[in-house]
Amino acid sequence: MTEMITILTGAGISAESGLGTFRDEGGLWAQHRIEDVATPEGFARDPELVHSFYNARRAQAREATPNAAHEALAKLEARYNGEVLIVTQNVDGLHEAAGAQNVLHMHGQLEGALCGACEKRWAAPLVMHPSDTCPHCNAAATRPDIVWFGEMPYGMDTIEDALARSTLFASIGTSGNVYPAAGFVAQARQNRIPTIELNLEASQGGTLFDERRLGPASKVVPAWIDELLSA
Ligand code: BJW
Repeated sequence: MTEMITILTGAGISAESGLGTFRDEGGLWAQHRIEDVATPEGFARDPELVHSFYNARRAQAREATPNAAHEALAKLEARYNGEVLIVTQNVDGLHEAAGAQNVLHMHGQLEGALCGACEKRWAAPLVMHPSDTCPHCNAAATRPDIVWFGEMPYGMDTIEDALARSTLFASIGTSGNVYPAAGFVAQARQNRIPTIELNLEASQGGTLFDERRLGPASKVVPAWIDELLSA
């Protein structure tokens, strides 16, 4: 059987690239109300506010560069004698910028635009406005291609399948507050595969992991990957 590793990443892996996390002190949710900027209802109420939130994050993400943790994961993907799937909750493109290819953006991407009317997707411009029209159906219903609360994350079938086939599950830089991602460790345990958490601080479901390595992602992730590749 081919070995397979599924790796879940969250905002913590991009923190050292200068992109803010959500729930750490001074994080995005300390500055913005979730209901206003990360729900379909908030977007319906005030699309200008939501676009400006994501326009600012898109501009910031375009300036960011991958750190040693993103680079180590890309190295793992290139050199591991088996399959590696990176399931990221992050909407930045730093895994790809580091060279990773097998990346699933379960919460969408800042670089994507989505038509709320016909559901077609296209590359987002740097700045999006509520009056922008869809290049396919012409409706002025464009939104960032982001999965908000109450919406179904992307790729759930692929993720379930990967968790069923994997021989190792790792979680990096996520607080374990948001489902369904927070439930992957329980699913992995049910499938009886080893689980490891790499994080600055233990996550919500931290006790469910077989192993935990605490520290900044730029340090603990490369060290873990060097071990995996030399095993
Ligand atoms: C470092 C570090 C360093 C810092 N090095 N580490 C009641 C019970 C259970 C579930 C629900 C419920 N009520 C509603 C729900 C469902 C809801 C949910 O989970 N709500 C919870 C708040 C309770 N979920 C949903 O609605 C999801 N959809 C859904 O469930 O659909 C139905 C479904 C049913 C069945 C199966 C499948 C689906 C959609 C969730 C959408 C989340 N969207 C957001 C915003 C959009 C994206 C964006 O704008 O960027 O996604 S919320 C936000 O949280 C963002 C993130 O991807 C997500 C996770 O955050 P993350 O990455 O964990 O960041 P932080 O800040 O929380 O943590 C950072 C971590 O890094 C910390 O641990 C630090 O220690 C660490 N760290 N520096 C290493 N240098």
